[in-house]
Order: sequence, then C-alpha cells, then structure tokens
Amino acid sequence: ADVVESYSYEDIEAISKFLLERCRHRPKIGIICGSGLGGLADTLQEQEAFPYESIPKFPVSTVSGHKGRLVFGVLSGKAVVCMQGRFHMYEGYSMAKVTLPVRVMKLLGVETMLVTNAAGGVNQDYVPGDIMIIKDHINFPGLCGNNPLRGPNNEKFGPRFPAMNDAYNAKLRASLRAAAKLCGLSDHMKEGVYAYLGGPAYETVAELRFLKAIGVDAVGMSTAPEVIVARHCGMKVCGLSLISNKGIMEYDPSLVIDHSEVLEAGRVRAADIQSLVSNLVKLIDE
Ligand code: CYT
Repeated sequence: ADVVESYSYEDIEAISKFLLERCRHRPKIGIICGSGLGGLADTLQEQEAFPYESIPKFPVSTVSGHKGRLVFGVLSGKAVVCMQGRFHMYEGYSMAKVTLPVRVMKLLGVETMLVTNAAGGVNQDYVPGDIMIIKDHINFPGLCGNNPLRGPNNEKFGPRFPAMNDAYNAKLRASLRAAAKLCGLSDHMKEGVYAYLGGPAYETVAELRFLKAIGVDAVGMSTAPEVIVARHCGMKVCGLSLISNKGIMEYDPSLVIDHSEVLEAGRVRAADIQSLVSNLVKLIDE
C-alpha cells in the first residue's frame, strides 16, 4: 500500500554518500537545533556546511529563526553533525520529509542524537529560561495515526513495531544533569514530559489545561517524530526543551504569546545551551 510518502533505503544512502564524499568528518553524534538554538552550529570548529538546497532530494526549511544547513564540525574534540534548522509538519512537510535527516544521519554513522527545541511551559513550576531534560513524550498526531513510521516498514532501519518505553536514554539524561552541574546551570534544569502537537496555532486554554491534567510539563511542535525515527533505527537519544514561555492557562485576554517571545528566550539562554551541549558531548563515550 503505497499511500504514504517515503524515501527508499537507496535514496537515503545516496544522500549520505553525497555528504560523505564531500566532507572529512565522520560524526557519531548528531544534534538537531531547535527554534533560536541554531547558533550552536556556528560554534563548531573545522566547519563544513551544506545548505539544504545544495543536498540532492533534501527538503528546504521555511520558518523564521531556522537557517537550513547541515553543519559538520568538531565540538569538545568530537566530530558532530548539526541540523541548523529542522522541518515541521505545520510547514506542510510530510512525516517522511520531517524525519529524513535522522535516517541520513544514521547512514552517516551517527549513534547518538541530541534534539533541542523551544517549548511552552505547562508545568506551573516552570519559568521561561528553564531547560527541561525530556524524560518522555506524548506524540499527539501519532496517537491518531500520523506516526512517522506509518507505511511500509524498512527492516534495514528497524522493526515494524519498535519499543518506545525507553525512548530518552537514562544514562544520557544523567549525563545532561552532570553537564548542567559543570556549567553552573543546575538551578535552571527541569526534567519532564514533552507533548508534541501539530501546530502552528498555539494551544487554547482548554488544550493547555487538558495537557496539564494528563501529566505534560512542556508543549511544542517538533521533536517527537525525529525521536521515534531515531529510536526505530537504534540510535541513543536525548532531548532538551528550552522553556520559552508560560502556557496561558487563564481566560485573560490581556495575556499574549507570540513567536518573537519564543525566539527571545532562545537568545537569552543560547550561550548556556551551547555550553551545556558541549559539556554533554564531552561526557559521551564513543
Ligand atoms: N510555546 C512554544 N506552545 C508554546 O506555548 N514554543 C510551542 C508551543
């Protein structure tokens, strides 16, 4: 049943070959940079960058605050590859396009993937500027059938029915806490459940109250699809949400949220997230 868009193993192999032939780095660590957090890629040493439009069959990203390059380089002495700008379902991309870069990373040799995003705080204890280690997620589109693994399964990547109970690696989460300690960020660290919603509309008050009631700590419009595809193909995963705003849970029309607020939180904490990630990379044993 060819009803879902998908890339063949050969398509993905061709993209990774294209990159490997033009790049001397051989990263085992992949990093997906979220809204306002793309600056991390600019800090890599010995950079080799590939704008998405220069990579055959690669989608091109459109949302402001997302650049659109695959950047290879060295961070804390280790080779890494960063997605500077990701693809979101709300931009109109298929799940296949949203998650294609993860499979490309897999064939590049990536074994550990770190995903970052900007998210709204649902947990009332969270304040903008907090950094949440993702402990687990709820994939709302997936619960209704729009899972990135929908469609024919390619056994070369992973099993038809992959486990997701241990999606966010416990050892990596401990390493993130240790990394946070090293750079003096412990007081801003949280750990919680991320809910993935399709967006692009922010949540209604009733939606946020519902999310809170079911145990969600932060809400955003990315990450879960990439994590599912990474786990499917056996990568170790860890994730960070920068809490960019408090979710508005009261019927008070004077309270507003806009995308510039989300990007501003990224600017305030960008350097902290960069040192957190570089300390984490230091702690990852390859
Ligand atoms: N904030 C955000 N909802 C929010 O309130 N960054 C994504 C989704």
